[in-house]
Amino acid sequence: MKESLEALERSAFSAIEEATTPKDLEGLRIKFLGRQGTIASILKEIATLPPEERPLVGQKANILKERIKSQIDERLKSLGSPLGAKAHREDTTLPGTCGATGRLHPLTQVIQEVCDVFLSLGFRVVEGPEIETEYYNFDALNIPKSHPSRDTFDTFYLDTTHLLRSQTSTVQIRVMEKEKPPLRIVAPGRVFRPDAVDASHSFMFHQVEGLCVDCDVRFSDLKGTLSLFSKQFFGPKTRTRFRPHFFPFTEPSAEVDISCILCDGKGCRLCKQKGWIEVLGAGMVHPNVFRAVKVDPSRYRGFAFGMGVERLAMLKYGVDDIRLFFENDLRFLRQF
Ligand code: 2NL
Repeated sequence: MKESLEALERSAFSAIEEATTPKDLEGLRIKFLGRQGTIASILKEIATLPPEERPLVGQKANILKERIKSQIDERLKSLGSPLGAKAHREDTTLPGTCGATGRLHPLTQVIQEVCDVFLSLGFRVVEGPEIETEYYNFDALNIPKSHPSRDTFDTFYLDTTHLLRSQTSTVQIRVMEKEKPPLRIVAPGRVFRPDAVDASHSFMFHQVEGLCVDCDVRFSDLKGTLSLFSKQFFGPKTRTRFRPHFFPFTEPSAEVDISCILCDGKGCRLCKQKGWIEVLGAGMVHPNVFRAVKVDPSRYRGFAFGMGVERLAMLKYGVDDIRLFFENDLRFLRQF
């Protein structure tokens, strides 16, 4: 009888230890302490023992009953505590598990970096609609219906009056309509051109355009501003050169090259042995553009520029295919 009490004590204690819910413990209370339980049946069996053994066994059974009861109560308390059932098994001094952190898309990062440079020069960031009319995308920018430049800046038409903008100049036109000079603005955003997709072309890409209008703005201001931008964005050794070009909305116009960021102008695979890489278009705002927004071209002058964000990002990070930016492959995106 004494041995069976000891065996009962061991099995009851280990069952209580392993219980993980209050419901488990209630089950054990019924099993060991209930009216039909193990202790109850032991107490009943006492009647079959020789009279001299009865008091001692009875006493031991009652002590065991109390110990099981308090063991169950204690376990119940530890389950209800904030650290819960497994508290005694876990090292709470270990560092917690970190949630995965997100990040900005590389193109968003480049847009912010470009805008930051111009913000530091006193420019303001403006945004506008991607769906536009022919007037804002072409006419106001000195690209009349019959002009061959309509081809260069061709876009997607939604219906006879609406189209997807092919440059963010549309936003700058809208600002000039509403606000009087002086103005210093940059307009980042998505633009669309019906180009066949390959490693360097996409029907949708991003641009940052800039505009500065005041009484005494000169081509030298444009050169200084874009030279400073190139140094800030590509590194302090970067040089710039301005080649004559044609844009319908600026006169004179220029394409802007930077000294090759790989070979510093010596000639390599990236710059195709030229030492220079084209990164921007720019010029002095055409008087017809000012007339369209009712700014007096005899009083005001302005410079404007436009750059492709994907192109800047590809150069800066050595990405060789524009499509990588739009495929949402996390193996690519996690590198930025
Ligand atoms: C390029 C470079 C350019 C502009 C954009 C502009 C905007 C206004 C007035 C005059 Cl509101 N010009 N923007 C100027 C020169 C170049 O973009 O490569 N575009 C295809």
